[in-house]
Amino acid sequence: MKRLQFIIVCLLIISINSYAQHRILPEPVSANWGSGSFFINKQTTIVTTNNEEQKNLSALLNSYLQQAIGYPLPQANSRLAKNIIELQMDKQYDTTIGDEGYRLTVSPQKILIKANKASGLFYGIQTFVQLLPIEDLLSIKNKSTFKIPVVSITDYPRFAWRGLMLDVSRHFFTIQEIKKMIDEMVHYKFNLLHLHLTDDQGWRIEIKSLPELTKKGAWRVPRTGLWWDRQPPQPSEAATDGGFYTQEEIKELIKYAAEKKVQIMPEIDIPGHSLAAIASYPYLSCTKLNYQVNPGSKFYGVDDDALCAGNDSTYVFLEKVLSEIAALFPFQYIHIGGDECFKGFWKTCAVCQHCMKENNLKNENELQSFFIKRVEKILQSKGKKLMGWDEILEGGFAPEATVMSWRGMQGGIEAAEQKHHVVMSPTDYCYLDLYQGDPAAEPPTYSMLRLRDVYHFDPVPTAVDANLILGGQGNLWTESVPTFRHAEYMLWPRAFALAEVLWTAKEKLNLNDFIKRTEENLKILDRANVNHARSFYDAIIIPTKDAKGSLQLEFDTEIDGLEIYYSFDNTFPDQFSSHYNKADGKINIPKDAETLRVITFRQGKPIGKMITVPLADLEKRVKTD
Ligand code: TNX
Repeated sequence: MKRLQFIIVCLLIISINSYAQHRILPEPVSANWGSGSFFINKQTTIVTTNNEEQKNLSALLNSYLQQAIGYPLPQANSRLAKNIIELQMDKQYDTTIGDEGYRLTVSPQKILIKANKASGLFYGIQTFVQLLPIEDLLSIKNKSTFKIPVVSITDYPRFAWRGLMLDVSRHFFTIQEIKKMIDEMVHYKFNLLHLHLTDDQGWRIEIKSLPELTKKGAWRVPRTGLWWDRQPPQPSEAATDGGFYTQEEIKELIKYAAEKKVQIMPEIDIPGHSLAAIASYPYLSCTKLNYQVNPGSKFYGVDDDALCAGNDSTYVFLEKVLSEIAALFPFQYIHIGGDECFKGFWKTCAVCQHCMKENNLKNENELQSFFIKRVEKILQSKGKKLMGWDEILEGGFAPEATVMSWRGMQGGIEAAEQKHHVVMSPTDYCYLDLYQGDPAAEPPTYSMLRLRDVYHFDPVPTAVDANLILGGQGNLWTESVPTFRHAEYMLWPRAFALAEVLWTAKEKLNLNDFIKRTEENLKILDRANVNHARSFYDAIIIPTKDAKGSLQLEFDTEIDGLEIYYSFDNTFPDQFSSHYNKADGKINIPKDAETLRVITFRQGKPIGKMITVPLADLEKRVKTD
């Protein structure tokens, strides 16, 4: 009898646990998994009301279902008792879950999503879609009934600012592509898209009062080589590469995003990073020379890409640009960049120097701060708030500015100490343009940011008032991202990790569990033709040197459960080759070996990429300091 009880208990635990392994990403605040299921079939009815927002959300839910299971559901206004999916919105429902929180209850009779606001219902719908059984979705042709596990979920975000930035200046992406990015990001509960609209390599937004910005500034000479090594524009070469968004297109994009609860923050990057504007209107720089839009060649400190900060006509120009931007984008913030401004030309510019003297500015940093403060006044006159990269702290802070901290968290910490709001997006955790796997097996870029490193991002440093940290953001700079497919490759799955650290309560973060859910969600991305990287399966090579200066190697993996095999003899390693145990520590490199090859396997099958790398390159990777 005891034995039978034991077996029953075991079976119960197994059945509950099998539901507990779900693919919801980000992980909800609480999920109590029960036993039993709700079955969606062609009679399942979506119960809606006459409320406009609710009707739209029912339609959205139905379009998701149509995509996922292959048929839409009937909708009804009346209260049916059984086989229903009901959306309920009630302003006074529950203050503890806020505007974006929701409760999702699945019982065998009905599925109920309840929230205070439409955005809460919207996120409840996203979670509901993630409850659809993935194996069935991948083979819907043979299915008409879909099983949803009984569960009771309460969920709300840790941060209000859950952003992704797309740099559309270094490479242009179409409105259609941006919409596809929005479609994907909302599944993972991001709510903000920051568009980096201007830079040295292209001005991407129509400004009706300044037509040259898009006639000239949106176009550069075509180049495909390595960014920063490209040949500069040649005399009389046609600038045929680029593009821009008309104001009509932007309006349509904003509307599209708003329907998916995404706000769009525009960035006009000034006073540095302004070569595209200067190429369009040469009076804007200190030198007043005729420059071309940069195609990815070296120019910093040579071509003058900074607006002249002492010249009144610069501010007249900015007034025009920012008026149109403020009128177009409903979001409260306008990002004005402020990063990496080369001030060498300000030093030799009579107008800038005169301005500094007149305004008692001690150095060029103070001139930059003077510039930012003037821009802040322009924005305030249009009812907007200023956001800038952390360089806006240098030379004195604009009174109401919000900082986006990118050179680590320090800028954000300083801003918070001065009681300013902060969005954290430090390179060490949030730069989605960086390598996500071994440089020998990835397209060339700058430094390294693996999936697991992103997962360790905590936007709130100790000893900082957490209320001042609005949240965090992943930034996809696109110097080395020439296509949208590659943008997706850089975004996913690292943006999953960001989604989770920005939404999920800190105590609930768990890397191993996150990886399991990531693997399930990658299947969903595949199904939707969304590109993504699988670099977290690759081996990690750790080169060091011993006291005599000889190269030594260790290996690691980002995730558990992988086997590492390697060779030095110019053959492809497989599961019969040298096997690396993490306990092995440093391995012997055979005499005369020239090339390392290393690959990971899982359960007898190759899973990581084959990494082939000359030992000479590994030697160069060892830091000698
Ligand atoms: C720094 S982050 C920049 C960008 C580059 C990026 C590359 C920031 C405010 N400025 O212009 O694209 O690094 O990672």
